[in-house]
Amino acid sequence: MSTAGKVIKCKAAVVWEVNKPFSIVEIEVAPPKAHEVRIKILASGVCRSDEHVLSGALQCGECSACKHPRGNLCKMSDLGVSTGLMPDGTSRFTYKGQQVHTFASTSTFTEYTVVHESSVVKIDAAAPPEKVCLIGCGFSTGYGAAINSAKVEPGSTCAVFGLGGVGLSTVMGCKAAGASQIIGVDINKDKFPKAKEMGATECVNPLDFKKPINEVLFDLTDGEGVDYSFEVIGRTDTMTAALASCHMNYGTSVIVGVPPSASEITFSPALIFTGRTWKGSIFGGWKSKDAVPKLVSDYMGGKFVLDPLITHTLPFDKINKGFELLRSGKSIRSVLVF
Ligand code: PAD
Ligand code: ZN
Repeated sequence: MSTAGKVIKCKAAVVWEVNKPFSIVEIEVAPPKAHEVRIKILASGVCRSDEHVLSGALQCGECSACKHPRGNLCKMSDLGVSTGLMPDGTSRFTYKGQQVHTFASTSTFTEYTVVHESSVVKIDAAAPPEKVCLIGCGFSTGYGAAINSAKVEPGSTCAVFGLGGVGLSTVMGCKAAGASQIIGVDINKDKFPKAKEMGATECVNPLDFKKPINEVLFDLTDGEGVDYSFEVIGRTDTMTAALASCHMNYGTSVIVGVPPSASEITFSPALIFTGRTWKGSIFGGWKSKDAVPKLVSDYMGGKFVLDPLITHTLPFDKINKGFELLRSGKSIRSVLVF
C-alpha cells in the first residue's frame, strides 16, 4: 500500500521534559515537503551528544561552508542555533495533533522520520545498517578528528582524552595515520583494554597521579609533550589539560567533545603564544555527503572495523536501557534496531 502523500502513524521515542526518560508513543509523521525525504529507520546508535542534545551533520552544497574546501559545518544544519525544527521552521511530527520537535534536523529515534535532502546519502545497499549507522556520527567524528582535523603523521605521538565510542575512533584514526605512540586518558580504567585493542600503546588514569595529567604526559614523552592531543569528553578542564599536554611549540590540540553550553575557559595565553595550535572539529572535518558513502565502502572493503565499538544491540523500545548503559559507562556504543 502506497504511503505517498499520506500521514504515517508509527512508534517514536519522545522526551517531553529535560532529564526525563523517553516514552515510546504513537506519533503521526507528515509526508515530506519539497526537497525532503521520508525515511524508514532501520538502526541508530546512541551517542553522548544525544545526551547533550546535539549532533547531525548536513551538507547542502550551496552555503559558504559547503563551498569552501576546508569547510564542513553546513549553514543548513541545526547545530548553531538548534531550533528543533526543519529548515523551513516547521516540524513533520505530531502527537495527538500537538507538534513534536525534531532533533538535530534528523530525529532517528522513530520508525519513520522526515529529513531535508541535504541530510540524505545513498550508501552501498549491502552494508549492514546495524553497523554502518555509526558512520553517521560517532565513528566518523573520532576517526576524522585524527585524519582530517589534526592530520596526524606517521611516527607522531598522540594523546586521546576520553575513551568512549568517539575517543576510541580517534585512537583508530591515530593508528591508521601511523602514529607511533598513542596514549589513552580516561578516569574509567575499564575502558583501557578496548583502547589497547584499538591501537593505544598505553593508557593512563589521571586519578592515579598527584601531578596534573599534562605533566604525566610530558613524562611519558621524554619531556616533549605529544604532537597531537584530542579532547573527546566535553569538559572545559580537560580541554585545557589536553592543550597543555601537546608540544609547546608545534603541538596541536583538537576539541572534539561538545562543550557544555554557556561554558567559558580561562587559560594562560602563554600556552598558545609559544606556538601551539588549538582547534575544534565537528563531524571529524568530513563533508558529510561526500564522505559517508565513501566511508561505508571503506568499511565494506575492510579498511577499518566497527564491531569492537558496538557493545550492545538493543530493540528500539529498550532505548532507555541504551541511555542507562551510556551514563553508567558500561557501554561503548549501543545500537538500536527497529
Ligand atoms: P562517552 O561518554 O562514551 O565517553 C566519554 C569518556 O570520557 C568516558 O569513557 C568517560 O569515562 C571519560 N571521562 C569523563 N570524564 C573524564 C575526565 N575528567 N578525564 C578523563 N576521562 C573522562 O562519550 P562519546 O564517546 O559518545 O562522546 C564523547 C564526546 O564527543 C561527547 O562530548 C560528545 O558529545 C562528543 C561528540 N562530538 C561530535 C562532534 O561532531 N564534535 C560528534 C559526536 C560526539
Ligand atoms: Zn551548506
